[in-house]
Amino acid sequence: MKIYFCGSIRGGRDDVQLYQKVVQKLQKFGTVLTEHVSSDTLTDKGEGSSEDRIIHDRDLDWLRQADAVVAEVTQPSLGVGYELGHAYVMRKRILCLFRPSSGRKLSAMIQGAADGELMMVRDYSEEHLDHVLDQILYQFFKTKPAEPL
Ligand code: 6K6
Repeated sequence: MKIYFCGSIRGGRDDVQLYQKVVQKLQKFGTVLTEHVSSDTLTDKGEGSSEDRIIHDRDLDWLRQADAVVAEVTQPSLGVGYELGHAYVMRKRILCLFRPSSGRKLSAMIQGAADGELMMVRDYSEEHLDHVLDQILYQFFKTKPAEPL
């Protein structure tokens, strides 16, 4: 199982500790192609724009290869939204994790795309984080979506 994890980079790195937790848990279910997104040495500055095309093309290539996409969407990020749009059109299985306790409201373009089959949005809180994440990920990876008619 190849898993593409999305999390904010230039959108802000406030949740990087959480991304690490999610990625660690995802690694129990398969190979995380984008482990670097959770690295605390990766800041919101970093690589220059001359490398941006390489990053873009490599990430889209990984996205094509992925069996499933998991995104932490609490910190708004253009890049994560872009990746989710592509993943949706590619008909990948998608799980978006959102923390309402942030005081934010998830974009209607993400919340409204959720169909409970290919695209799932799950709210969670930092309270009982380990347990809740385990439950959500287990459900997501151990249940198969219905076959299209
Ligand atoms: C590093 C530091 C600052 O900018 C970078 C660029 N490096 C990236 N390396 C790998 N993936 C990236 C990079 N920048 C964005 N992405 C992809 O977009 C990741 O897969 C993230 O899920 C998403 C983050 O987008 P922004 O808009 O928050 O940067």
